Amino acid sequence: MERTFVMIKPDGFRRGLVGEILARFEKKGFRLVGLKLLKISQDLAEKHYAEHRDKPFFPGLVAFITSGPVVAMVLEGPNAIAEVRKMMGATHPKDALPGTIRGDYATTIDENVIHGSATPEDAQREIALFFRPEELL
Ligand code: RTP
Ligand code: MG
Repeated sequence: MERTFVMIKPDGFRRGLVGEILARFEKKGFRLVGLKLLKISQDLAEKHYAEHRDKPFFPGLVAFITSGPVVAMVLEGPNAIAEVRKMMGATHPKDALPGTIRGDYATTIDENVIHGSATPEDAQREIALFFRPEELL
């Protein structure tokens, strides 16, 4: 069993895709371990995307991710990290295959609907950033 951190980004929330996306993960068979609606602070955004601090797109990324409510969740299942990334599709929607979340619902890299942890270390770090232990059931 593995846990991963997943976030529906502000564009996904704004466009009313929360139900569609949750349904995909539930139907796949992942267990929902934590779930919350929140508006990300500047500080949390900078911590979450710390690996990209020196990239040219960092200021825009932080501005976007703090621009409106997001839905944060923890999913559990066999190979959850890689499986969720597979269901999300490639980072750039032009490379994301139809049938994936980004392939079906996104057109630009700046607003690509969903985030999922990339590695077990990232998952552990991101889960701890967004959830207190008692919020994981
Ligand atoms: P995420 O962290 O959001 O799940 O996306 P990811 O792992 O697929 O991609 P990552 O390399 O971690 O990039 C994080 C987010 O930054 C934006 N980005 N923009 N303009 C660009 O070249 C560029 N590269 C990345 C994307 O919105 C990406 O989701
Ligand atoms: Mg990433």
